[in-house]
Amino acid sequence: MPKSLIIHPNDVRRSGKIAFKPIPVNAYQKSLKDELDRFACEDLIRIHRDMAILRAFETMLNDVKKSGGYGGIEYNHRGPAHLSIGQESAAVGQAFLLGVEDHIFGSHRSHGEILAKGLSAIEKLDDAALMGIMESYLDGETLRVVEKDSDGSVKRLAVDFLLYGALSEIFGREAGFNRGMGGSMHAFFTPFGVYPNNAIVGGSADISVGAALYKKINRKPGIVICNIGDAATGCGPTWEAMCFATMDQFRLLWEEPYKGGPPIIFNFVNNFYGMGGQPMGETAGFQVLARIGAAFNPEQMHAERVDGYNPLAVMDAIARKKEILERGDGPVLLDTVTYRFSGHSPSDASSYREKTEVEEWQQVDALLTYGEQLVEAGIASREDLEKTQAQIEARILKAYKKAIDLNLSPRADLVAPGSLLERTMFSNGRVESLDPARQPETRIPLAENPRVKRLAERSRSGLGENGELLPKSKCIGIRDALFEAILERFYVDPTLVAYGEENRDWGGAFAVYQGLTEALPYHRLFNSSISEGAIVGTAVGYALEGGRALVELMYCDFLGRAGDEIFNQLAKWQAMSGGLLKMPVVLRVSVGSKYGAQHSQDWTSLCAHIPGLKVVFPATPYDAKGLINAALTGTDPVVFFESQRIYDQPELFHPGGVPKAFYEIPLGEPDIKKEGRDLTLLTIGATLYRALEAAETLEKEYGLSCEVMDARSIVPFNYEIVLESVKKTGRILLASDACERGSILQTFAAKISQLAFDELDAPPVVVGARNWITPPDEVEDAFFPFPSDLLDAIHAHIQPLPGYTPKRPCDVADLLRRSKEGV
Ligand SMILES: Cc1ncc(C[n+]2csc(CCOP(=O)(O)OP(=O)(O)O)c2C)c(N)n1
Ligand SMILES: [Mg+2]
Repeated sequence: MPKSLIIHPNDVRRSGKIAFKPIPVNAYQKSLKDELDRFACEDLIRIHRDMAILRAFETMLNDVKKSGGYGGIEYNHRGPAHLSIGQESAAVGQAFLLGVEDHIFGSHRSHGEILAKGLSAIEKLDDAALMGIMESYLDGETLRVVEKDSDGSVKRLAVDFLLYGALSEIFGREAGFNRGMGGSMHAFFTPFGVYPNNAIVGGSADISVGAALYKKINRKPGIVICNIGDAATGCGPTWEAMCFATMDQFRLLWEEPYKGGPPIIFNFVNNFYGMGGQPMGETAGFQVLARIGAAFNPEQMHAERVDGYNPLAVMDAIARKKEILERGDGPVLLDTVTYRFSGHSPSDASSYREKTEVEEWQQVDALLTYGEQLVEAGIASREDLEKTQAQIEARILKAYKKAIDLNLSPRADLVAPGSLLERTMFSNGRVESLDPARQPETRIPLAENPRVKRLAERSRSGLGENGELLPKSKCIGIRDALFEAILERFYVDPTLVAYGEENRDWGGAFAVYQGLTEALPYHRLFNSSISEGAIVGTAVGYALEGGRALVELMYCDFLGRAGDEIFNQLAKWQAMSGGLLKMPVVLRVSVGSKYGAQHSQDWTSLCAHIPGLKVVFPATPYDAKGLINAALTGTDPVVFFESQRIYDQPELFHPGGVPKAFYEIPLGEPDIKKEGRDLTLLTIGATLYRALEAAETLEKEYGLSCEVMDARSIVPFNYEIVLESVKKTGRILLASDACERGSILQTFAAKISQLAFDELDAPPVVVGARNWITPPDEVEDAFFPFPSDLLDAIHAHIQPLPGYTPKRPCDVADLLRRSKEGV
């Protein structure tokens, strides 16, 4: 517990100096001959073969991009190809000794890593396991294309499968490893331990930490390697990931056997260039990349520079670092020196580097120099190497011919209803426990939880026996309903973890988690660094490995800090994987008030705009419990909005109040909170209660009967219920606390106009917050929609209210003026 970490002034004010340990630079100085007692000759030859496969594969792609074909057969590849010609030894050296259970994540330039790790896995798996993988992957679709001309050797068939699966993915074919939905920059193949490659520079950093946490928390074998470029050192998420992975709590606070750092190597594939900018000497200040390891922890992340132009040096480093990780002493940082002869992409004119520099590196080309060493050591003859090269080129040509053939390798049909992407944007699964064989680890029986006992005394409903309002302090509120549901899930799914800022002890900034600390060991509920990007990114990695994560960003205003992780990672991997991956992550965010411009925004619309995220915003305890239960038993990413205005709101609508027992409310169904005849009011989030107030005035003072409907979910969203209501009332006003311009309510309104045009007596009208910053608390009422704003809008645009005097202008002229001024 942090309370045990007493900060004594005498300790922290004492004078002294911080001493850094030397960071090894290219420490490996052996020759191939020196390694003859460590490796068998066939292994040493296979290292060369693997490098040659990588080189030939990418040379083929280079030809395709630059000359429109390969081997005399034309093909126009429209997509990208960021080649790593020259970097093969770094990839093969890394993968060679890894087990299948060791997982690698990569970047836009990871074709070589995919092949190297795949070749390594093929060597380690026996024939039965290989056949099992190939037969089951995409129901054998990829295998069927390559098995026709198999010569009977399963390992050779597996190599053909690997080459074809990767290439047809790069060419966007349905039999590709990710059904052609990932393409060159995102391709991967998890059965061989190749995890998603990321086109966002540094994007794999925090995701890899999450994958390593999954292994650590769920005691799964293997390590994780995060392959990112040297220029990724400039990316915030990379630093957040390293901060997250080096948190002291892993060593100081987590209980045995979970103690110790996450098993991750941050491997910087240091080719000394971004696209054209040069980190060393231009865009960074470290000179030697490995230096940055010294910043993070007393172990300096066991940082080391390794000569990536010597596959044996890389193998040696990986083996040593793996031991460190297996002892629980990670994380580790490697600065793997390498160089790409190819341009950043085939269109790159290399205007940023000297030809002589490329030539210098070509002279020490690892493929050639390592081949020479094999010959010198008498392990292989030049003829052997040439023969192998010819065989490799023949296989690459075979894979190429198959991958470009539209009959053998068609593209996914994305036009027909129910197409691949319509099926894979969401997985829509329901799984209570992601590891049913294991018992969840908890500290006390659920019934003994002190908060559970306290809540047992409270009323489940906000209404008394005679329908009177009960004091909020005596009722179950939204925060309690969320707590109840979440606590119970921890006793069902052993993989479930929750973390974020101030989640443990404090109980989450708004006390939803009070009582969880007593229930859960450290490794299932912990405080994270103030790293919003890494909070979400690690959750993505945790889920990709097979776990369920519940993470929290205090205020939804902080979504911007985790923009890439939410919008490019959380939202996209299910579909980018062709439906192979699941993303059971619930991201709780709260919509604030009172705290001004940077703590009070409702960003539901931003999230709703991004395909691949489910977006939910309950406004009652009954809905909050049912929806969080559905989110936490689902397999999709859900951004779960909560409003700070109503955390203590009791249940006023559901008869009997909030059920004690487990129940779910399906995502996507709006709910009628009050029936009516003349006008529909559709709200999102806490605006519900202001709409109910408006409805009361409309009924009492103007005789208008209002149907009040709470959207509850934003994505998905079932319009049928709304259309039914509009059919009855002929009028609809939509309200939420999000700024009006670009609000999801405008989409709702446009859809309703389109779908119910004949039923409408007036246009659907949207009332949102003003298109301003949220002003400070003292004046914020002028910003958010209040009942009077709803009445004003109804009076001006839906139906004049007899004798009504608007509180502020909102007529056509005023709307035009505001729009013209952009406010
Ligand atoms: C966040 C982000 N910014 C910029 C880019 C465009 N971009 C693609 S690759 C690249 C250079 C990356 O250099 P490095 O990380 O060293 O990897 P390398 O290309 O050398 O393998 C850039 C700027 C991107 N994909 N993502
Ligand atoms: Mg680079």
